[in-house]
Amino acid sequence: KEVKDYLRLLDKPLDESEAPEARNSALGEDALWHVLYSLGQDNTHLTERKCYWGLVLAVRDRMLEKWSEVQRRYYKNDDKRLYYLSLEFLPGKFLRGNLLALGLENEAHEFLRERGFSLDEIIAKECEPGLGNGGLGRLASCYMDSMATYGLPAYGYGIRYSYGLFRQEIRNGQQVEQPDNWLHEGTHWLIPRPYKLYPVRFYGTVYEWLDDNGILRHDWRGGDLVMAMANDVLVPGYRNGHVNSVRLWEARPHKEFVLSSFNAGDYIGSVQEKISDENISMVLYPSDDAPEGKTLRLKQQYFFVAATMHDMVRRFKKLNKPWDQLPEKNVVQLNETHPSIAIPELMRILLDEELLSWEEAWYICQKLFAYTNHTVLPEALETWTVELMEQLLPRHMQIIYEINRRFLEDVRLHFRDEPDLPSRVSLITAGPEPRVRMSHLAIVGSFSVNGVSALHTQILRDRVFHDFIRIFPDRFNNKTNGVTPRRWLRQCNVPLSWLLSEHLGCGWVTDLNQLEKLRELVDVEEFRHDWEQCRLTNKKRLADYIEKMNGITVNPHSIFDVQVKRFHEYKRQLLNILHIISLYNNIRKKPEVKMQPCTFIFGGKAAPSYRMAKDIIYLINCVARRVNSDPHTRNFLKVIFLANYNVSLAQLLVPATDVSEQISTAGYEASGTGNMKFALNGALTLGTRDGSNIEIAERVGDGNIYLFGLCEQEVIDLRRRGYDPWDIYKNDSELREVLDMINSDQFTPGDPTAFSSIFNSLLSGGDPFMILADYRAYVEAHKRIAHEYVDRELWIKKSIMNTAGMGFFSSDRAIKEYSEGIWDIAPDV
Ligand code: CJB
Repeated sequence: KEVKDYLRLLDKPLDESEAPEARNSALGEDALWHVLYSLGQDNTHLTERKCYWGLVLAVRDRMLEKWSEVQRRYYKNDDKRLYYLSLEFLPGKFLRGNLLALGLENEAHEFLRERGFSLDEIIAKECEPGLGNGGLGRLASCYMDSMATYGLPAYGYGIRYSYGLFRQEIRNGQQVEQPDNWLHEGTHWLIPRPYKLYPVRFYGTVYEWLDDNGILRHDWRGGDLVMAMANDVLVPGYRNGHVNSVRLWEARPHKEFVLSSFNAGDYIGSVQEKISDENISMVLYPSDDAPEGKTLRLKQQYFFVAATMHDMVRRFKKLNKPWDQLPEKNVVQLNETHPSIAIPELMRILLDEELLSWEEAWYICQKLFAYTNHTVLPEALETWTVELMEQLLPRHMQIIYEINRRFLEDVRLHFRDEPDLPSRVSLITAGPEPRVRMSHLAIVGSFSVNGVSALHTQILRDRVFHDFIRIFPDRFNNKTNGVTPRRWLRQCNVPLSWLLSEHLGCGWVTDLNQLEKLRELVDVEEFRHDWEQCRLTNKKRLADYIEKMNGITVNPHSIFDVQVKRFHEYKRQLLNILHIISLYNNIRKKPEVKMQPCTFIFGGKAAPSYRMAKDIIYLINCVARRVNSDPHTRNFLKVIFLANYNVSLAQLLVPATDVSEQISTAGYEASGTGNMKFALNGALTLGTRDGSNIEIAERVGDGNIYLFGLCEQEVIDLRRRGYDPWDIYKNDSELREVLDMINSDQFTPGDPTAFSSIFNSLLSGGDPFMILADYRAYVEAHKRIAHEYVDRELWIKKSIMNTAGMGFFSSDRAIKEYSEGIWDIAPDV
């Protein structure tokens, strides 16, 4: 087939084998009905916007019918339920995914076409909820998709931020943050539940009293109350009639007005209180892999956790079962330590409200909670000062002290000859400003602690939580991350999905291991040709986007080398740009040497307070400006920074990528999930032996991936021996030239110190990320890539082998492992 044939296929639905669920009325009719009766607008004159919201409501109706059936079934079958608590979710745009899941894409398409609109254009304008920072939030959304597709009795819980992650603009090469008012025109994807309203307390005083048995009891009263209001987002399974939901809490004022100040005539003052209460769910913290220790953040955590525990307890109480059945009928997965305050909160409910004994309450907690760790960066391990905790959550602090007292007593008893152990594992640090270690709380209060890749879990065992392994040897386990094939192949790569389904059938969409069958097709020439055409189609689409957004023409036959992810020193975007500068120098010096044209594409946001990350973004943009405008190099080398990287942009980039850059310092990236999305779509990984790269290599085969650089143990050894970047600087003249350019005004004419902080971090600062140590190996790997890319036959085979080997990295597999290995829950479909 020619490219144009695949382009035409883009217009058609892929999987017509499964008809949508029978329903009396057509989707389009329902959409029109909603335009009039729900939106209150004339439905004889349609606009794109009216059609969009009409469709949303019609799709929502269909999901609600299933959702309500499914909820009744959970209740009737007395299912054990999973609560997935996450401060972040990154679902991406909703419409296409929901249509696909319900088998309604065709109908929606027709409805719009008859009225002169296009589904693609409407979706291009759909806004994306950015209720998360990066990998952790996106993982939560992939998992929600897999839970619904597997049919698990599961609920997601989080916060309905009014403002998601900031919108990134690039002005004069620098990141500028703009607020993301994603709810400005409201959204019908959220179902507000104004009657599902729980009070959440902050500050206040703890009172003591004696119950009838003479047991000392506690009562937390006073302080400030904020209301948590539920908003539900529906999550349909793929063509299985199953619909789950994610409940996002929104902060509401406890009272409309504070009566006393209102009476005193202080109208503005009384409204002020309403505003500050609503602030709790106003904005997502824009930090990734590094918490910001601000009071509002702790308030957000407790706010959503308290409302969620309330919801769980309310549902459980309807069953009229004894309390020890709570963990038989429920399990709570904590996504990072952010929701770990749930442990003392449930203790408080059971002790103070339900009047259980400490032993009963603690038994329940330890059987109910499970904790996933997502990072080993020491600065990202959350702690809160005891002082703040005592103020904001005084009862929880008492409970944490008591958990710690009992835990350390046990430790002393069992490890008599290790007098230092208790202080190392204590939930509270020593010193003048004691802090609560949330990870220690999460470990002690859970029955399961898991890492997110084999290497990461090993590092948790060997280093980060080494002491705890001995105390709780059976508690630790690995669950390697996964991504949903619905969004990250079926939805984002229509040409390839067509090709796969033509040859393998449609089963791969819910059973990704079926991609293994591709191995039989690598030697079929026609198949390889079609494969390449699909990739080219995707690359052209990306090239058009780049032209439109950045005004730069890129050659779709050049290597598309992509690094998109949050900006962080450990992810080493710097290593990438250093190599690009050296390529640039080489082309200029030896114009006669023919080079494979390359397009280097970057995208990602820096935390607004992360100076170095922002400097790196600036450097990339300055290098891009210079390189793209140089007539000597511009046929061979382009550098593109795509602003405002988000889920939608990822969906465009992933299927168009030849080389996926996964180059973190070994030992730092817990897993990575971008690496999986790219390889699944046939990109070749250029990566370090870090996170899940190692497992990807095991499955796609060493010959189909470019691994380079120090492994985790070598990083540790080199650090121990003493890493001297100056030594490398002195001995590598090519690299020295690059570094000296950065340390001059080459890329910032008239401003020679613009990047001196970067230069110093690489050399004088001792660079914990060892960028220069891996530089040579990285350059050599790039040379191999450029060489092998030219052999199209070889490259396409490698590309196919990547897709073929990625079945394991489906989030369906991960969720199956969680449900069997941790949650002990089964599908109810
Ligand atoms: N991660 O995105 C975040 N935020 C954090 O605060 C901590 C970790 C990332 O989680 C992903 C999902 O597990 C991992 O793939 C990634 O390596 C990690 O950085």
